[in-house]
Amino acid sequence: MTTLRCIQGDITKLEVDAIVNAANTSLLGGGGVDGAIHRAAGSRLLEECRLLGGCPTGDARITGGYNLPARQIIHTVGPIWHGGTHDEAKLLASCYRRSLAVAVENHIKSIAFPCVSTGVYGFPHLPAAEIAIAAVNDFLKSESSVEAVIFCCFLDEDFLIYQKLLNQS
Ligand code: AR6
Repeated sequence: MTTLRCIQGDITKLEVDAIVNAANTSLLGGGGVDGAIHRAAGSRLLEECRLLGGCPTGDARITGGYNLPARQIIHTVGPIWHGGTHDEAKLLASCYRRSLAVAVENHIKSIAFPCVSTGVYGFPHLPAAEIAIAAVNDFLKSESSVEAVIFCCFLDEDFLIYQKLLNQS
């Protein structure tokens, strides 16, 4: 059985096998959680990211965690919100699914996600959380090697939403 839970805090501080980064298609850093992860991991992360040649929206790539307590970083690229008519929901679900698939390939047992796409990319918070939880639950129906999935919420609003949704399921 995989444990799904939410916490409130800074994802760069978590001692898990992998944290997920809400990156952009260049994988070369940015603001928000991406900026925080690059600052905390150190410049060797950017060197490794340069070798990856980017990542399409909805997909995921893995690197080392360098100076982070987390051993590895899974970089996923969320969709930019354009009103909901540009496959945003499908692409966001794909971020969670592909991140977990990459985690399984790399024998990762504990993984923490930020609220992908809900910052700079503007995805509305409640549907984003519903999609995230549904995608993770769906993935875990056929895969039991991951032991813990943590939704790491930075904002009060997201923490309240995840608490409510996870208590319901
Ligand atoms: N720990 C956990 N969550 C955090 C942290 C942190 N240290 N800092 C911010 N968040 P965003 P996006 C939350 O904007 O919407 C970047 O420039 C934040 O409150 O980081 O997917 C990339 O390079 C929000 O809930 O990512 C891309 O260009 C969540 O992380 C673009 O932003 C995601 O917000 C991606 O936009």
